[in-house]
Amino acid sequence: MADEVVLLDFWPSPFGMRIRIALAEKGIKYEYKEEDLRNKSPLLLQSNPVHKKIPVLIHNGKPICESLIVVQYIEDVWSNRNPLLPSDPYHRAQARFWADYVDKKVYDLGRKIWTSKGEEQEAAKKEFVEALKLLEEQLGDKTYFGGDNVGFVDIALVPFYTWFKAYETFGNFNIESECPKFIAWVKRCLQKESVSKSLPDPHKVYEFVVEIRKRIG
Ligand code: GSH
Repeated sequence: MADEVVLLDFWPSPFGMRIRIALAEKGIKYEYKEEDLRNKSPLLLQSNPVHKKIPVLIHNGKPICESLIVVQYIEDVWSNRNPLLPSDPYHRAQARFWADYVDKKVYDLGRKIWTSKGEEQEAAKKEFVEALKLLEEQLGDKTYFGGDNVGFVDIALVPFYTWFKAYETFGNFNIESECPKFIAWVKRCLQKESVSKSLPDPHKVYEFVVEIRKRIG
């Protein structure tokens, strides 16, 4: 029987983008269901009763929540195509560590940049650039964090690029001039169809952020 794969998502979500890239890397066909987060569907509430958040992957009727856990699930189920994690346990642990770092630092600091002002915003920008520089070091001379192919850390991180225009505009800074190596890596990722077709236009994300800023005042 063919797999039934459904993704509950919301287009500007960097967490949802992770799943889109992972499924594209594995060549998995799926049904994309856009959620209205102000009016969540009964399917979302029933599939993620704990957090009530997207993304949720529903595989043959069974829901899996939390984007990094979903990407690992995809890797476990479709293990015979395009590995997303290294086979060596130590290297797998390292990849998970850096993906967790992205969740703890990049997301929170990015959000702080477009939601705060003054000293708080300056501190967030500084810490954000430091986090990207640390990631640049981690990348070293490799093409991708995963080596020659896009892997777990690349998938966890590259979606945030679509929010950079919003960070830069509201934070009044330029990420490429601070972290050119990072942006060169983004550009390499975007050359992959699995990435470029899974990410929205940063201008569209920027307009979306303008709208939420109006709403949150
Ligand atoms: N840690 C979660 C993951 O990695 O999947 C974060 C997911 C998340 O924050 N989703 C947001 C959401 O569904 C959209 S980007 N928000 C709805 C809400 O909080 O009510």
